[in-house]
Amino acid sequence: MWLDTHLRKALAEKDQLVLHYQPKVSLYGTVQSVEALLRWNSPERGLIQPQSFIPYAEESGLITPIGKWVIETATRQATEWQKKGLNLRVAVNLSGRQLNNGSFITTLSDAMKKAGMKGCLLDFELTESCLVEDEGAAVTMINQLHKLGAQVHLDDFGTGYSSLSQLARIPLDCIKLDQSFVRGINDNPVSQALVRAIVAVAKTLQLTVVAEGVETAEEEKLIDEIGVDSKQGFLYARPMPATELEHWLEEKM
Ligand code: G
Ligand code: G
Ligand code: MN
Ligand code: NA
Repeated sequence: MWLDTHLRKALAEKDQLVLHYQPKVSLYGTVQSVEALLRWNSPERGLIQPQSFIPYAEESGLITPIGKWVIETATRQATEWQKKGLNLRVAVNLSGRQLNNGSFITTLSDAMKKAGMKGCLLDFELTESCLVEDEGAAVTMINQLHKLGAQVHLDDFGTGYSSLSQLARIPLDCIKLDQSFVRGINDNPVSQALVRAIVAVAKTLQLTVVAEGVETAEEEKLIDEIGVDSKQGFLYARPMPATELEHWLEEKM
């Protein structure tokens, strides 16, 4: 199978996998955090998006070494940025399979030691399905991440099966409102009402809220008025390589 053979090769060669970074922009226009998004630069097939290989990586177990590579790379990058005086946290996406793997916390703390990172500069984005599968295991993992200094964000919120009551039981730091709420929100009273309700619940639970997929100034205006803490989307920047992000930040600041 092409994918299996070549994905293993990509991992072994280390130069085919790359992380791109997409900024999260606060209400005040500052950037304190970026999301790391994996890309595969295949010599045969060009730039491959994660939807085309992450599902297979999960199925085959390759997500464990790939996830390790992502954590090590993001840790090195965040440490390098800190040395340059850039105060950026890096959010890494996790799939359920990684969360249930006992070696995950060791991988993170080893990567931190190796990079010389003291307080953790990484945060983690989990999907609702991670929490539904085994809530108890997720809570244990979240507590361990907090001890290391990492925050935990609930990704694509509102698309999965988790409930609002679960938000009260699970010690999350942030919810990321799925793009589907933001898309066309100006003309959609139902989306507006849902976002207002979710933001109200989040505030009560002391969770911060990130709106994903902000593409237009009108969406931004309404989202700001509702009161989310930060925004991410093509209106600000697409995911980009580390050096490009540095230039983007220089121009912006
Ligand atoms: O990069 P893009 O915007 O196309 O991301 C698509 C999906 O791939 C997102 O749902 C994202 O969570 C997932 N993804 C991106 N990078 C990683 C990664 O490093 N690990 C895991 N598990 N998922 C990732
Ligand atoms: O599921 P997750 O949120 O981790 O994945 C983020 C995905 O959303 C990435 O594939 C990223 O490229 C994409 N993305 C980020 N901002 C926007 C946006 O404004 N519009 C659209 N359509 N996609 C976006
Ligand atoms: Mn994400
Ligand atoms: Na998302």
